[in-house]
Amino acid sequence: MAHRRLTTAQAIVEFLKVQHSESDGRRERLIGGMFGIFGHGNVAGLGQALDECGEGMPFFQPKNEQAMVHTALGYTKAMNRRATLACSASIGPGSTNMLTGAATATTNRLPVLLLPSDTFAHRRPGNVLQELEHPTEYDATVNDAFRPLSRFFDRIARPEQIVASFPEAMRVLTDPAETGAVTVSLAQDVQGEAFDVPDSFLRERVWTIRRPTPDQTDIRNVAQIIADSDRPLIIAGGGVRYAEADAELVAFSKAFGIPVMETFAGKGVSQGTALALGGGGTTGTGAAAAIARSADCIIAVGSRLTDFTTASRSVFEQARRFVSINVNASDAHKLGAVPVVGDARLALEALHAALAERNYGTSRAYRDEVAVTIDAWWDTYRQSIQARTDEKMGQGAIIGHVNRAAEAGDVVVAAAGTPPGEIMKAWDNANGSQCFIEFGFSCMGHEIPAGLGVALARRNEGHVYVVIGDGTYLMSPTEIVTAAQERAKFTTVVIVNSGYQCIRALQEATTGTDNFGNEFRRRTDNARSLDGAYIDVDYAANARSMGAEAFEAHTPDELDEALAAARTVEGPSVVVVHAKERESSAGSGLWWDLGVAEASSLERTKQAYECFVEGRARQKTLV
Ligand SMILES: Cc1ncc(C[n+]2csc(CCOP(=O)(O)OP(=O)(O)O)c2C)c(N)n1
Ligand SMILES: [Mg+2]
Repeated sequence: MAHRRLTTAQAIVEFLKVQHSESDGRRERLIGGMFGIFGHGNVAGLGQALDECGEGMPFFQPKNEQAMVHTALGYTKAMNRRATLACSASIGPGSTNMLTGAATATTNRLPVLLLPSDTFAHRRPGNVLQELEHPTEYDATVNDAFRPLSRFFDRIARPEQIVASFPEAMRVLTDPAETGAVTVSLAQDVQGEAFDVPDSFLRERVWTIRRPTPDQTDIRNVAQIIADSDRPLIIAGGGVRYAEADAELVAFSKAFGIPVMETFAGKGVSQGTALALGGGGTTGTGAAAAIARSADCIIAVGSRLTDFTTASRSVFEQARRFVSINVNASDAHKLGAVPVVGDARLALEALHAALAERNYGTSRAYRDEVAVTIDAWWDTYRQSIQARTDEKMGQGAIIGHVNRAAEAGDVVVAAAGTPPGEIMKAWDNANGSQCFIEFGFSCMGHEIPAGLGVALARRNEGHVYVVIGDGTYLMSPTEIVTAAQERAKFTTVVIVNSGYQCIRALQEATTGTDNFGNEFRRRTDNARSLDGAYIDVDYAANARSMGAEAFEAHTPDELDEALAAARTVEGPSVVVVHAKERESSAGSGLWWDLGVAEASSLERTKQAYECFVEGRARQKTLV
C-alpha cells in the first residue's frame, strides 16, 4: 500500500489541509486554519508539524485557549457552519481552558475541532507535569472532562488510530443535526511518533452537508394542524439561518399571513415580512409577547425552544397545538410538538405547497391586529429609551446608534449582559446587517474573540461590531492583541455601567435586594458588601495598550463620531461608551423561572417570592 512516513501530528496537519465541505454545490475548505497555544504537550508535536508541513494551513496565536474556541465559533457562524477552525492546546490547563468553549459550541450546535494534548500514552516518565492522577480511575485524565461537552470524543494513544478517528470527526463536524464540539485528545508522546500513513488517508475529501428530506406524512399532518388554526405563530430559530431558509420563511409568512418571532440565534431571519414581531420570549418585544400569549398554534422552525423563548413555558397561554420543524429529532419533539424532522428549507417548501393546496390563510382581522400590535410596541419602546439631555445614555439608545452606523453586510456580535436582550428588542435588520447573538450558552467572554473570528472569515466583507458590557470586557479582552497581530478589522463597543448590571436588576426582581456583589465598587472598611465608590477603570487606555485604537463617548453626538472614526481603523478599534448604571427600556413583561428563595426573614425577599409564584401559575407542563 502506498504510504508516507510522517509523525501523527504531521499526518493530522496534512489530513486537515485537504478536507472540504460541500453544500448546495458550494465547496469550502472545511478547516480554514489552526489556532494554538504551545506548551510542552504540543510544541514538539503539532507545533513541529505546523512548522514543517503548515504551508496551506494558516496558524494563528491566541492569548487564551477558551478565547480561541470562541474565535472559531465566530468564524464558523460567518461561514454558516460550512467551515470552522481547529484549536490546539497543551495538556493540563491549556486543554481544560477549552472546556467552556466546547460547551459553547455544543450548546449552540456550532462545529469546532478541538485538539487538546494529553498525558503520555507509554507512561515511561511516570506521572508528568500537569497530570491529574485520578485516585481510582488510573486512565482518566483532565481531557475526559470534554466527553459530556463534545458531540464526538476520541483519545489517540497509538498513531494508527487517527486513520479511523479523523474521518469520523469530520463527519460529525459536517452533520447538521449532530454538529458541535468535536474533540480528539492527542497524547503528547504520540503526536511525535511516526508511522506509515496510507495515501488514502491523505487524499482530498469532500464532506457533503446534507439537507435531510422531511417525511411526507409528517408534512401532511402538520399542514392540517396549521390549516385548522386561526392564530398561528412562527418561532424562527438559528436553524433557519443555518439552512439558509430565510427567503422561504419570509415567503411562507407572507403567503399565509403568519407572524414571526425570532430567537436569539434566529434574530434577523424574518427580515422582509410585514408580520415580523422581532425578537421573542423573555427578553423580546412586547409585540411578540402579546401575540405569543394569544396564539393557538405554535410553529417552531429550527429552534431549541429554551426557556428564554418560551418564557419558561409560561407564554403560550392559548396554544392548543405545537409543531416543530428541526433537523435534530430531539428538538423536533420538544414541547410535545408534532415533529417534522428535516431541513428547514425543504420542510418550509413542502408545507408551503401543502397549505397552498388547502387555500389556507389567516384572517384579515388577525393580520391587522398583528400590524397594530407591532406599531404600538415600537411607540412604547422608543418612548422608553428617550433620555433627558442631562442623563447618560441607556443601552437601548446606544444599540440604536450602533444599528444606524451599521450598513448592509455588517455583523453585530453579542452574547451576555444587557446587549443581547436589547439587540433582540431594538435591532432593525432592514439595513441588511446581521446579528450573531450567542445565547445558547450566553458566555461572557465569547464576544471579542468571536468578533475576531467573524473578521478573519470575512475580510473586506463588511464591518463587524461587537457589543459588550464592562463586565464582559474585563473577563476576556486579550484577543485584541491577536486582532492587532492579524490587523483584523472590527469595532468593540464597550458599554460602561460599572458592574454586572443586568444581574443586579435581576437580583432586585428576584430577591428585592438593591445590589449585593454586582457593582464594581470599592469595599469600605470591613463592609460585608461592596458599597464604596465605583472603580474608575480606564477601558480606552487598556484597549490602546493591547494595540487597538480607542475612542470615548459620553453623549449621542460623541458616540456617532466615535463609531464613524472606528469604522475607518485598519485593525481592532474600541469605542468606550459611558452609560447610565440602571436600565429602564420597555420589555416583554414575560416571566422567567428562577430558583427564588422560598423562605426568608426579609420582607422584600418575601415579596419577590410572591411575584415569582404568580408567574409560575402561568407555567404549563408541555410534553
Ligand atoms: C462566563 C459567564 N459568567 C457569568 C455569567 C452570568 N452573567 C450574565 S450577564 C452577567 C453580567 C454582565 O456584565 P456586563 O458585561 O457589564 O453587562 P451589563 O449586565 O452591565 O449590561 C453575568 C455575570 C455569564 N453569562 N457568563
Ligand atoms: Mg456592565
